[in-house]
Amino acid sequence: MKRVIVTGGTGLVGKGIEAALAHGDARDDEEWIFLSSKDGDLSDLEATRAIFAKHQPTHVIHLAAMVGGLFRNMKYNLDFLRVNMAINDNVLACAHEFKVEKVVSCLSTCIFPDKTTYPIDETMVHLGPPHSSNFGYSHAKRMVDVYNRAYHAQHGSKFTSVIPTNIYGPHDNFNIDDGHVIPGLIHKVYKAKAAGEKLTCWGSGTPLRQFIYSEDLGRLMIWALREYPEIDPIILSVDEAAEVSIRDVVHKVADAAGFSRDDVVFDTDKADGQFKKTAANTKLRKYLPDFKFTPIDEGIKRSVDWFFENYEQARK
Ligand code: NAP
Ligand code: GFB
Repeated sequence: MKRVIVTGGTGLVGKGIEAALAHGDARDDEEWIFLSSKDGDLSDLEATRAIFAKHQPTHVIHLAAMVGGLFRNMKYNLDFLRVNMAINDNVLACAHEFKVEKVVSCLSTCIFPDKTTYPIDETMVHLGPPHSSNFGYSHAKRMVDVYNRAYHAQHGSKFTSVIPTNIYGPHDNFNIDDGHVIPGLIHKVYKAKAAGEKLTCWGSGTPLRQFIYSEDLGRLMIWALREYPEIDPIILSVDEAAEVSIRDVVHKVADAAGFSRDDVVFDTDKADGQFKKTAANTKLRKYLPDFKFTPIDEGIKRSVDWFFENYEQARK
């Protein structure tokens, strides 16, 4: 029997894993435990040790992190660095101490060098400084890859990582100041509709992003835990052709919410962040050539509907 703990299991990605398990991916020989910060603060070593002692996991999906969109990252680079370094050090140290068979940790395509060639691939994580907007978060995440290789070299541990693109879906953090673009725009369109006001998209709308729907990522992370054999990371991304501009995204959110595109305005005094981080999913396609991603229009429609139906309870 495998006992899998999912750190940060109550967030966007944890809920995506839960949905994938509920929709056909569950197996009888696995028990899944989804943890939140209420189960213990993973930036504290003793609290982390107590969680591992209590659950005695055989496998870990490590999601817990200080997370935020562009604007939260720009404000708190030091906190992103310190908190995430502490969480990652504690979780991997306890995974080693409690003889966990396999750990899959979650990185992000924003950690790649800013000045680079495209498309980005898994070999390029450490090839230059990340974008200045989120250098704290990026360096902490890059170190997970270093830890994984060091644990493997010194102890033979099977600790690996996945690198998703921007993620969205139900149960996201819809806080307008702290969250990512899709949940931010969904919350803003809700308010704009209610108040009869314009919908303001921050920045110029020209940056390009690849977005993965949370349940698709959940399915891929379950696969990575069960099947992915490498220590080196794997990019979990939609195809390059599915990259969209932020202008496309705000229009899709407006359409899904029944809001006129003519009432969308752009606040170009706000930052754009990194222009693009186009990632190749060649490695993923080598392992899973037939994996079908949820089309972004469908994913956005589901996310908008979820927020409008769950407005009171949604994280905002
Ligand atoms: P999220 O919705 O904000 O969830 C974060 C989770 O981490 C929550 O369960 C939270 O618990 C937990 N957590 C935070 N600080 C903790 C602490 N000190 N101790 C214990 N638990 C803690 O984040 P997400 O979007 O699902 O992100 C999951 C992973 O994906 C993260 O590693 C993130 O860096 C990565 N990622 C996210 C994106 C994206 O676009 N969202 C893109 C690429 C990679 P509470 O609910 O109790 O606070
Ligand atoms: O989602 P987002 O914060 O992530 O922003 P990043 C993406 C783009 O959307 C930027 C624009 O060009 C923003 O200017 N944008 C437009 C908005 N309206 C909004 C809005 O209402 N909210 C937000 N947040 N953006 C983050 C990193 O960067 O990506 C994190 O800072 C993290 O570290 C995450 O890894 C995946 O892709 O720019």
